[in-house]
Amino acid sequence: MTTDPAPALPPVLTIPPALRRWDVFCRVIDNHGDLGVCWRLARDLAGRGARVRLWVDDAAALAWMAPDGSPGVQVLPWRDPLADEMPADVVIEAFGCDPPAAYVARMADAAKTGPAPLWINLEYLSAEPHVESLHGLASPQWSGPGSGLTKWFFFPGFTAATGGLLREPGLLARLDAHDRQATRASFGVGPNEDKDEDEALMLLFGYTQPLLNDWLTLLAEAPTPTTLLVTPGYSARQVRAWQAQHAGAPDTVGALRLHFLPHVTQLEFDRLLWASDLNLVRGEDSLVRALWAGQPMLWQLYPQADGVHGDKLDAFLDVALDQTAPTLADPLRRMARLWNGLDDPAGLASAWSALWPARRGAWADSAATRQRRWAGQPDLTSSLIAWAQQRHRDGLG
Ligand code: TRH
Repeated sequence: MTTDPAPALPPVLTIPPALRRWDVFCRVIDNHGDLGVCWRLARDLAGRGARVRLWVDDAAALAWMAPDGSPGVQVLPWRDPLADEMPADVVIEAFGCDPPAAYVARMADAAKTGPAPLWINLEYLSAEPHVESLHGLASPQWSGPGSGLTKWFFFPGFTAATGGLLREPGLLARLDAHDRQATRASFGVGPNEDKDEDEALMLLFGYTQPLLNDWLTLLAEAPTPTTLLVTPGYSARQVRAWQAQHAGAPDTVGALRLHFLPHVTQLEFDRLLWASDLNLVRGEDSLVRALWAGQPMLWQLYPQADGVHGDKLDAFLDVALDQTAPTLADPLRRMARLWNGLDDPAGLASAWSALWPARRGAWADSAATRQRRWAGQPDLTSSLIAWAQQRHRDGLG
């Protein structure tokens, strides 16, 4: 595998004293991404010196995602603020979740006697071109409890004209120091880089998808062994249903060994991504973490009835593969579209056989190059801090 020299990492910003207090509002719509993103952001802010309150309507998943909590982060139920709970210096509502009206009214009151809290709507991640033009736009509030305040749109993204991607300080150093072979060995997958034996470890975290059964059959019939780590939920249900139709030793079907995972912490989830040869991820947060892992990956998007996830996937592939030779980019694009149910499933076997052999060569190189390229851009939390600092200096709440 060829690797370019690592780029100089951009500066990591810490919290300025005037913006010490941050409130993050999170509503869990479905799945785990809303809370997953908010928790990573809250922890990252606190690690840089902020005092963070995470207001969430359903914190249940934190019991496995982050059972030990994090110093500097207080988790609060979604409710009207108590009499002594003043709005923070910076207020983030995740994904347009509309903080409680009584809280917003208190923000408006605070603005009458001092600087208005900075109110930011942190949007969903997308590589679509409109993100660059919408990032940083102001939305003055003309009516309702926040009348007179301004809400600002903040878009994560993949280019310098967006808010960037969540990447806490020291992430890549921790990844470099991680003992990949030890993690693999814990699943019975031995060191394979220098051997003829071609044993693969893969992580599956997806939504239900029609293509999965055919793909599992390909792995089961392959000449080389695979261990598949299966996450709880949609993936486990679907894999178990497929497994029930096939005879085999316990949790083994042909060349495919299945390892059903419990829910693990976010930190453990990251380590599994670092150790795997292929990461099959979904949604938003696990996509970003798989990109930082720097291993070959495929992304399943949250499927939408009107098919807009197809545009979102194409936009992502455009930015992710812009420096990739067509010999890899074409099969990767084909496989990614199939993986999202966007092309004729009959093409699966040929797409897979065109792509999988590149996992140690061009595919691995392309993943590593992309990881370094995006690590050269400011991370989302640094962008948020710099942006909030600028608004604060300008007196724009
Ligand atoms: O759960 P998701 O499908 O969330 C999605 C996306 O956010 C999508 O944009 C949104 O519209 C939809 O929810 C409602 O996938 P995502 O974003 O990867 O979030 C999963 C989180 O769960 C992530 O933070 C990783 C974490 N996780 C663990 O910590 N441990 C685990 O064992 C697993 C399986 C996940």
